[in-house]
Amino acid sequence: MHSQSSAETARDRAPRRPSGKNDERPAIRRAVFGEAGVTTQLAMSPAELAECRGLITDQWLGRIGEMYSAEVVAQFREVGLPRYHQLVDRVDHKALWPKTARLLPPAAVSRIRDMSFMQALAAEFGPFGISNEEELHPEEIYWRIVRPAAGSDIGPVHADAWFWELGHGTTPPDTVRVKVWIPFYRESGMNGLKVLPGSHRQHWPYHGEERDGFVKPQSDFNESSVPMQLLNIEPGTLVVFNDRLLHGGALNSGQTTRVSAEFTMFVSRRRLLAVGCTSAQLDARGLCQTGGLCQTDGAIGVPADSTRHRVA
Ligand SMILES: O=C(O)CCC(=O)C(=O)O
Ligand SMILES: [Fe+2]
Repeated sequence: MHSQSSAETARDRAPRRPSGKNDERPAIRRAVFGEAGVTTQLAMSPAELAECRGLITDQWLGRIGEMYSAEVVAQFREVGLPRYHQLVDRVDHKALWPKTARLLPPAAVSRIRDMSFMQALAAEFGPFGISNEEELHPEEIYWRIVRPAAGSDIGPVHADAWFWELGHGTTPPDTVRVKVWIPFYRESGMNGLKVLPGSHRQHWPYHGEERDGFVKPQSDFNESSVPMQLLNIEPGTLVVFNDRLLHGGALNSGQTTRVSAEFTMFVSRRRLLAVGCTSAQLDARGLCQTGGLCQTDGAIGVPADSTRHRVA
């Protein structure tokens, strides 16, 4: 099991040095756009955690109520979200939970937008938008359920950039995408998010294939050969990560249902440049294509003869 700090390199934890524009960047931006590509140093308050859990629980029960009787809803309310899997044979799990049923309603997003952790993100990245690739709500924050031992509840290892490259959603001009993943119910060491620090600076081949009626990315390397690290973080901790970082949900080997939420920030590129990020850091794709910082040869898990994925 890896500790929370394992996602950050020694350099990212190093105290700021007095000289040099880049060295004055605060640690969160430095982690996301620097060597690690991921940080777990922000967390919501206990009150915010409780409120988010309540907002998700309300939507969970409301959705069950759309398909089942009040009696069934009462049974699920009684067991609670972390023990959802114990009653799951009373419902059609797949029919209940398409992504659109897990997008928090605008009123909930607006509550979350007002929370202090959102302000901490804005202090770090500047005022930001939140993506809405489902085009259902102006800003989309959605949650996931991962039941114990349910392989079908987790997707393959990926970088979120692959989804955007395959045409999921539109990124506003002059913005940079940064992802946020937050666990709400999880068991230490048993489930959660796996990441590969530093992978955003390497090239990872993939292709698009149809799954659940959508073209989704699938890696062209063997996942089991990639040393993913399961993040051991408390509920309410934010995982803020680079759009090109390899990550994925871990198979839930615990006793309770894992629940997390996520959203994509659209951050102003101009502002990031103004506060010391370099265009090379913000455009890792350019680095890969020009062979700059991105050392692709011998990247872990990539066959030596693999061809680079071409971005249209
Ligand atoms: O929660 C998961 O299982 C996967 C999360 C993910 O891919 C993301 O947050 O981008
Ligand atoms: Fe992802």
